[in-house]
Amino acid sequence: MSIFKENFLWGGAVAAHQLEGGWREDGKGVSVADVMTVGANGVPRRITNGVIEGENYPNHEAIDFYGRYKDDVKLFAELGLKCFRTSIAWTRIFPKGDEKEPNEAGLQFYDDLFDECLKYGIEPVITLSHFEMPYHLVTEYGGWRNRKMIDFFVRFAEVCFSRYKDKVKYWMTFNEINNQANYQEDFSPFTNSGLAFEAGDDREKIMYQAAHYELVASAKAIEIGHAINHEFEIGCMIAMCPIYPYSCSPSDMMTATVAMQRRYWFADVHCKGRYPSHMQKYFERKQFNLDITVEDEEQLTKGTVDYIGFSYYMSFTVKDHGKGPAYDYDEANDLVKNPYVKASDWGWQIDPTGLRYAMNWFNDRYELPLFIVENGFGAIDEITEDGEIHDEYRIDYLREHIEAMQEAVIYDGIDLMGYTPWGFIDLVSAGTGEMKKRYGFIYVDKDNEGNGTLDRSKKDSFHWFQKVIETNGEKL
Ligand code: P53
Repeated sequence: MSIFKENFLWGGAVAAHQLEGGWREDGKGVSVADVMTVGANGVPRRITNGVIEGENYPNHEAIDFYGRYKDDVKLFAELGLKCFRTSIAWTRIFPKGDEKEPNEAGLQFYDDLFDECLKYGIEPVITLSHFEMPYHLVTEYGGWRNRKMIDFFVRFAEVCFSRYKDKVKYWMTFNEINNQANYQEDFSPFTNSGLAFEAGDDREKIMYQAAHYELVASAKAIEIGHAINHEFEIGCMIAMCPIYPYSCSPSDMMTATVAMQRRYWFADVHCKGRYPSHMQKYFERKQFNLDITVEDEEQLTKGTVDYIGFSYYMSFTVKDHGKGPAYDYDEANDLVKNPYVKASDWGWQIDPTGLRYAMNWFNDRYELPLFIVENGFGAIDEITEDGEIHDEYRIDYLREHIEAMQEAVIYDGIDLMGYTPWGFIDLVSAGTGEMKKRYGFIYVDKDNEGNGTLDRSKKDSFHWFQKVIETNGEKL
């Protein structure tokens, strides 16, 4: 008897915009990812005003999965994947986002891709909105600050649910919906919600309004999805970076508690169908006067999630920052370094125990099945003289995180559905647009400037993860 369930969903995770490329193929429209330039470690990506000649937009070609998916899926089958998490590029189905009728060529692509996966017994796990909404919805409507977005998203979701109802069982609505809790920086509000701020905007209020519309849209989509196929399992997707108190001082503890509330209330709405009391009080105190109707509140209760999908890469730490009893959280400025853990080259704190803590945190509150839909180690890989990539640092990271998952099952009785490491085939980094920040078991020959053959090859971690799946996690 192994620790993980018999039908444990071992897989790999990606997102359409980070690997497909083919940004104008078969009628695809421009997405928010298509107007983001390449950045670097510590250099943020720029969001340009439309697509500008001469700029480097890494997502336009990405790793050309659009052209090579058949060979790639064959490799995924060799790796032994039971499931493949990807997203449906909204702009392939509704190129501008506000059309009445979907684009058939886009729908056909995902039929072909899912058939190819199913041929090898690989189950598709699908995110509907993963940082790639139509750019037209930003320029024309202001993104998710606009209530009209609910109908556009729900139409997109309904088309996908109906079309793929016999091919896809596991779904998620909005990827890492809570990243935008960091509203001070430009990246997450734009990628999550198509929010491009102007001087004088009340960023925080706009972010809460956008998130509310997304949560209503998610609930509506879930209700419709269950009516289309009652066997669908539809989850949320939360970016879980647990926030620790810097010390055992009571005020650090309280600071961390409030920080967790501000970063994770999204999960309360997804799982319980209502806003927690602390957020209601916060909205009142800030006098946000958000557009939250009685109908919205009813809708939220009718579309709660079946499971919690979450990403886990790192933990955060915060100490009392002197804001008095409000302990208000400002993610862009309030975090401090944790002296007990090491960090990756990109400053992401490596903390396997934090994964077990996070699983308990979710389980204590919601008692829903958990699905770890992203985890992984972004690192610079070097090809050694023998022509191979010996990525033992990646294997170590993943092994320690899988061990933490096992502890959470053995000691804490957590109901864990599956584990899909992020970017198991090298792809364009979301945060920096780099190719150099690699997560893969499969190497892709391409650099930050866009040069390379795009050839695929296996790293040591490929053979390691193959064994892990084969033994259901017994051989790490
Ligand atoms: P990259 C921030 C914090 C945690 C997860 O990220 C994040 C981000 C945004 O950068 O994003 C998720 O590529 C996201 C993926 C992304 C992956 O983590 O910046 O769902 O799209 O690629 C890794 O290293």
